[in-house]
Amino acid sequence: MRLDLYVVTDRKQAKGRSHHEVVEMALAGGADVIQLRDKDMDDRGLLALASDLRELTARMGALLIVNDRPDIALASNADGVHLGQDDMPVAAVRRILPPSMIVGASVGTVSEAVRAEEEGASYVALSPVFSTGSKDDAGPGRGLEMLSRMKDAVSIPVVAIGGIDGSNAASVIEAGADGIAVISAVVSQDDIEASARSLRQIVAEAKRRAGRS
Ligand code: TZP
Ligand code: MG
Repeated sequence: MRLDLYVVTDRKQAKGRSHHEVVEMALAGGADVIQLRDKDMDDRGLLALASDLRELTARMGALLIVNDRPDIALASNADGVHLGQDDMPVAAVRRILPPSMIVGASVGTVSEAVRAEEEGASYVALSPVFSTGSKDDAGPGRGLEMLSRMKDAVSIPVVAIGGIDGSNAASVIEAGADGIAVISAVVSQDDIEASARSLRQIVAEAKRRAGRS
């Protein structure tokens, strides 16, 4: 499971561009994972969009993860679902999804990460690693030291999300993250493709320097 550059969609930050357009450009820039995140769409719209993004991501060999909604993930043939601490618990979702599907979990502490792994999570996302304006209830940045402790405490991949851009992406990888997840550093940039490509390069180089590529 390659998680180097994980792009989370956000229509409000996309400067009028559609989810489809944003995802197409992010994939062209080399995004490894696309997470469909839209809290406003109705179920039919979300399912139709997830099915459309399924085709785009499959064509580019990228993973598609649906935020919050195991039912939409299953019905759209997505690769998996991403769950926060207020969503269905990982263990419950594991009971309803096929074992082959990816279940990701946002965690804010090392003990939440350990619990997510025990319940069957495929990866955890430390959220937020830095403070961010992109999610109202994200809370304070947890920092690189917690990221390193989390990486040591679990054996599943750890990605970091929140406030990551080209200026700090390498430090996140150096602290142990397996990948970076971003909204604004890709979705709200004028050139989405170039921004994705540049971030992915930063991650790849940091991994190479650390002997982890
Ligand atoms: N979950 C935790 S922080 C966050 C989400 C969805 C927002 C990340 O956005 P940005 O712009 O990359 O800080
Ligand atoms: Mg959620």
